[in-house]
Amino acid sequence: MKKFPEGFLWGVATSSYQIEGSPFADGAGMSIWHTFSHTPGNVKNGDNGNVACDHYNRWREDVEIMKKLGVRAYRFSVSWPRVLPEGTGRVNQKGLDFYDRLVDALLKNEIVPFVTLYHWDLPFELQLKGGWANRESAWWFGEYAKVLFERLGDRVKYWATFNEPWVVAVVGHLFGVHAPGTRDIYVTFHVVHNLLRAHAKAVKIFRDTVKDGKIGLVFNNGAFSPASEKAEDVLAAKFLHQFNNYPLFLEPIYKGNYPELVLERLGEFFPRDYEKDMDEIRQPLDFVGMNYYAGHLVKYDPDSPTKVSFVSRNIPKTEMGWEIEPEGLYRLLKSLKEEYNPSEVYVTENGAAFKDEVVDGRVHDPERIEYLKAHIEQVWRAIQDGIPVKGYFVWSLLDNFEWAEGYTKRFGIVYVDFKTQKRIIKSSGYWYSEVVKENGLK
Ligand code: IFM
Repeated sequence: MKKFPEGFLWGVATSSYQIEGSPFADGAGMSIWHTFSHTPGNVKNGDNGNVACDHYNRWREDVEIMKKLGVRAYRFSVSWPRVLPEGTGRVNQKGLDFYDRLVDALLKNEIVPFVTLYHWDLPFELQLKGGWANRESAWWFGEYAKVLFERLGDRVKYWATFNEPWVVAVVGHLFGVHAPGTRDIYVTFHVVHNLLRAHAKAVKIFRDTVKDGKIGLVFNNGAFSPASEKAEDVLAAKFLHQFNNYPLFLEPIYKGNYPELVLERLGEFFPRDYEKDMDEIRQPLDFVGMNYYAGHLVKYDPDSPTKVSFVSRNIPKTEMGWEIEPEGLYRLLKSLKEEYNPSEVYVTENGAAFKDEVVDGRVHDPERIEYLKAHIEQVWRAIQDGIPVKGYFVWSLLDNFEWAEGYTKRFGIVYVDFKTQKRIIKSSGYWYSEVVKENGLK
């Protein structure tokens, strides 16, 4: 039996735009994911979050499901435009009430709320002012964060400022595949910098408002391995680690500058005098959130602008086409400790999309069980090595709106029939429930 430390936080994760639906209910403002997904050509099948999992109306049922699964924590995000429809200024009490009720219901069921402030649904009104490219975004975010800390901080003790800031900056502003759909390399690195400033503002406000809580940041991470032992391939993997993974943000927070290889290759795109903000950015974190899904083989490529390209491997992949490499999670947890030695780490997302089918009213998903088991084993291994991993969250509780992929990819341990909104706990859900109950793997 691979037992986990007592009190280990076994959870499930979701995000607002991906599950809530009812984007304008109770006076909510419009988000950039609403405008982006309603723009033809941006999302597969023209899907959008108008209904999603209808969680805004069915949240009680979803809390019941979590209770049934026995999970100890629920990581969800707050929709900024529900709370501040214009992004700043006027607070929409009804929007706040929704999260207030959710938090109370979770606590009543002994489920720890773990709140993400920003999981990509920026108020559209703020996008009209330049969104994250505008330096003022740090103040806008601080104002929003304060409203939530004051309203929920008495009951919510775990807070993450941003989910995957790299994705916000790069997928949203360089690749243009996510909202707001911008493709501009200078804007991208101004956004990176402003996200860090915004994060720092929120942390400062948090220290004055919530005395007994923890605040951190959540990163997307890939396990990058060099295609050969050649120095240039090793350097390619090192660059991608510094650019795509936690170092892009932790190096400034812990050490006061962007990572060396990022500055060497992409430094010209950052705001000219970014250094002057570094003192403010260096706010201590209470935890680091590690999201992990896949590994990648990489090589030096003189023809690519970043001098790096990916080499496809003939190994099992998920429905997303992502290469399954559980050991990559262990390596990342280990390098995180070696590089920054955070006091606490949470695996804030891990999971997989597979083709799930309902047969006789059930959903049997052995591949997902195998995926989760292999990754949880690596978390256990990291804990044995003294890495302070305090919790693990499956992405996701529910099948949901997978951004530009629409509803074509199912990540849930609970199946959602999007026509009827019926939920069916998949075999992986029952399996995970046992892991939580046993506090470990058999
Ligand atoms: O669905 C996303 C989530 O919103 C952020 N992390 C990765 C997940 C799967 O792509």
